[in-house]
Amino acid sequence: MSFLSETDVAHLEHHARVIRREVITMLGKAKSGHTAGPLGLADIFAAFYFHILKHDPKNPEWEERDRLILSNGHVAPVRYAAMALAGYFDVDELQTLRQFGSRLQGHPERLHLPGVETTSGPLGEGLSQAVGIALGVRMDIANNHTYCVMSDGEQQCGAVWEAAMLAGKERLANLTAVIDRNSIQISGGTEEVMPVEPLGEKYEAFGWNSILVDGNDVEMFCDAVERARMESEKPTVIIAHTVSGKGVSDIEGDYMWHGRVPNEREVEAWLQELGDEK
Ligand SMILES: Cc1ncc(C[n+]2csc(CCOP(=O)(O)OP(=O)(O)O)c2C)c(N)n1
Ligand SMILES: [Mg+2]
Repeated sequence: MSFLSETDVAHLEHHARVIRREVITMLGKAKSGHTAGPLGLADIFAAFYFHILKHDPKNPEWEERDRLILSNGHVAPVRYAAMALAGYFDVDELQTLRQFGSRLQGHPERLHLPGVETTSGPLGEGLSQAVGIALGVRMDIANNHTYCVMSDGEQQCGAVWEAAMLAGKERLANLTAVIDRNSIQISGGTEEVMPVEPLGEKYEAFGWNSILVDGNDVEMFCDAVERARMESEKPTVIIAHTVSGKGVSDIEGDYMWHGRVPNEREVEAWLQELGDEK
């Protein structure tokens, strides 16, 4: 069963393409940053900002809002692009990425940009923050959800598992973690550098419910989130298999693009491949 109509899916796929275009343009202008992760996560961030989140872009501190914690801060451009397109700030500001004095730093700064829930960059911290936030919010607000986006490389950090243990013990059903399972990290494939599998079974052993999805399929992803929200006993982890660099055939699945950005010629070619979507 799907919770989305065909029109909803087309709408989200459109937003994901626009997000990818913005990510490429802003990274090309900044001349530094991370490309593979943000492009792979465009569908998930389109789903969050244009379908899943209970939020108000004009009132980012709205108490009742869902919380979206971004743990793998280096993918910030995809969050910035989704936020700008959703109305948090002017799309033109995206072009200030990584400039001195900009609100859009290479890694997100909570005190600079309203709507960014936490400062992140050092990997492995977001789940602990999300567990604390979900515990706090649960005391005060009903019908509210906390999400934590993490990377697969972060699953190699010990603190992630301390947080997972607490979430399982507290039966934090108002918490859903999403793992960008793109199978790459800075220096190679995750299973070569430090194997993280079997991820689902590990979380289940810590008292979580786990769901495996294609993270580049917005419909499948939104359905998984809906199932996670219906869960009333346990936190849920959605292991979202994505293709790093998705949408740009020359770089898809190539870990070398983890922290490389396109030059002017590549920006032009990549935008052409994505199509002229405004
Ligand atoms: C604690 C910590 N150690 C090292 C780094 C440097 N670092 C930044 S991104 C990254 C790769 C992590 O893998 P993943 O997040 O899966 O990368 P991606 O899939 O986005 O390429 C590393 C080691 C960091 N930011 N924080
Ligand atoms: Mg990764």
